[in-house]
Amino acid sequence: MERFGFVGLPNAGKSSLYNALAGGGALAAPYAFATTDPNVGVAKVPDTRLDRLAEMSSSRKVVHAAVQFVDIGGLVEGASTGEGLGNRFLAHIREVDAVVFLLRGFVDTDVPGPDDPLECLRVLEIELALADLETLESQINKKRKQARVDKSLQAEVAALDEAYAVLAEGTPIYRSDIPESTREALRPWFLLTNKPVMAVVNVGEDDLDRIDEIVAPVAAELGGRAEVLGICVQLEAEAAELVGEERVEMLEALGLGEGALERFVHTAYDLLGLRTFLTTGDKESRAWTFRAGSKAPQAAGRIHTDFERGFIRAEVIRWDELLEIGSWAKAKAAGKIRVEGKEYVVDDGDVMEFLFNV
Ligand SMILES: Nc1nc2c(ncn2[C@@H]2O[C@H](COP(=O)(O)OP(=O)(O)OP(=O)(O)O)[C@@H](O)[C@H]2O)c(=O)[nH]1
Ligand SMILES: [Mg+2]
Repeated sequence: MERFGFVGLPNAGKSSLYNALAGGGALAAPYAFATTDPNVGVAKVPDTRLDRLAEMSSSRKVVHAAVQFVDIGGLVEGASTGEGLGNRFLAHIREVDAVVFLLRGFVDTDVPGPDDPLECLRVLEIELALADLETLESQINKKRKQARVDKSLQAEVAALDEAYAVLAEGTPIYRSDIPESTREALRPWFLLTNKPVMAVVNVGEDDLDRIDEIVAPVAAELGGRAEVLGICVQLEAEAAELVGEERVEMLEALGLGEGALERFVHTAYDLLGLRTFLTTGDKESRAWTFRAGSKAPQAAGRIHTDFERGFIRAEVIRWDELLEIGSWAKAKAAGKIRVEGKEYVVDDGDVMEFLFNV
């Protein structure tokens, strides 16, 4: 399951975003450091393709893909030297798959703190870069000594030096020109700025018609190095507390479309290069997440390692084609199910069955 860690200044709306996505459960309050212990939650990835396939197959069970959110406490300028909650709690985001910067863009005099998203971004990036520098400083000399004896460590030391130089200039690694291969070599160090970034700009409820305008400077500043999304977190959190029709009505009335979770997950999947394939039957219909570019055996391995090890072939049809025909059996009889081998690159929206032998 993919994990997303929320990072932002106090009162940026991290806990509110958590509530908007996970459907509640976190304390959101207009004072700094309302969150001290992290909130961890899981949300189902909405997927109407899955819902429709499940209906077609009269599946007894429907299993959506899921994502995990970690809402941590607020970060302030000077956190690296112990201000606010300090940066010890950043340990909670060391192991997330992507960092979500929550940048405040709403104006509300009852809620203290800066409301310029670019200023928020600047402070966050400095603190994370400083935390990474600290991590490197404590390790780099030791590694260097080891590398004198063990030459195989030289590449790693070079990667650490490169990261250090960039961070010392105040540039987060994800925004630097450090090549992907070096970033990969740095993975085991769990550096905070070496993770993929998604910036969520929290837009005020009175600015719904200006979302693009408020998000634009952030997108320009990040220049394609991060995914950027504008969300009116407060309204979305309120909508998330409603169920069924009421929720749909509120979202529709506000012109919010399918809601924050749908948009968030869509952007997050883009960021991480994630795709979905589906399985369907009377017992169960299920969505499976895989990395773009995966071949059939790897995709099969998402279900069970035996499926990957003993992979023989896959039977495949696009989800919409299958729906149109009406059932797997009919599709098979009509010769519409493709047979694919080991080299098949799985596509988003493929419905699959695997043949394997172990
Ligand atoms: N007016 C307005 N208020 C908002 C919006 N988003 C969040 N708030 C309010 O701002 C306050 C802070 O929100 P939280 O979600 O608790 O912020 P946080 O980032 O979790 O804060 P800490 O846990 O203290 O770091 C709450 O009172 C929210 O109701 C918004 O879009 N508009
Ligand atoms: Mg909070």
